[in-house]
Amino acid sequence: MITLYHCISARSFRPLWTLEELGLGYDLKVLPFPPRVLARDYLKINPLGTVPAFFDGEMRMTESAAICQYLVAKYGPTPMNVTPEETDFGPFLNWLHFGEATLTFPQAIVLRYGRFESPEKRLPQVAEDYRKWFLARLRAVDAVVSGKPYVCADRFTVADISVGYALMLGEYLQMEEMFPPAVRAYWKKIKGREAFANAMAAQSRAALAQGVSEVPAPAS
Ligand SMILES: N[C@@H](CCC(=O)N[C@@H](CS)C(=O)NCC(=O)O)C(=O)O
Repeated sequence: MITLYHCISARSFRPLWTLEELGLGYDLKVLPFPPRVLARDYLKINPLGTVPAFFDGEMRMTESAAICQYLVAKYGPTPMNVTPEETDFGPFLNWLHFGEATLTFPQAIVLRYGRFESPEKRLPQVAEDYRKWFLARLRAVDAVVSGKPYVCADRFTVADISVGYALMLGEYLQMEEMFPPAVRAYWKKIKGREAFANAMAAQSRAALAQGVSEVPAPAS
């Protein structure tokens, strides 16, 4: 049995989107954000208080990109995985990690110092510097999607989900207009997937059923 602990539109959206793409059954537990403050019992499940927390039976994981990789490796074969025998195995792993380590990291700083901290602790210059940093990192995405349909392997994979989540967060941070045109078109294409809409609907349904606010409260 798969269980995913999630906050609305947080990084746990990556595994949620992957589960929907794969058509796997799962139990979605939606928490108020930040769980560390608003759902103290969750600290027994993940002492860091961060989402995702993912269980496949007794097996527990807490890194969003790694969970996507686990799902396609364990529940494939699926074209959403790229195997070591394929030419693009290296780029696949690179993009999978790039989405979180290079793209989402500066966005978390923008959110923290631009929105989440109390007004006296906000640092507008830091938020602005990391906003620019994130947009500059999109050059790497632009270089690939200007000439190819997806970031690697010429097909949709979980690497696109990892990068796509950072674009989703960029849209939430009202940066979409500043995405290079090819990146904007790529984001429009991948968010048009049926499984993306299903994941959005699943989080709304679960939040409503579990009495959790649907206000998106992503990264910090
Ligand atoms: N590298 C981890 C980061 C997990 C993370 O920081 N999640 C954020 C939500 S997007 C969180 O739970 N923040 C709440 C907090 O820091 O208390 C991943 O990719 O899953």
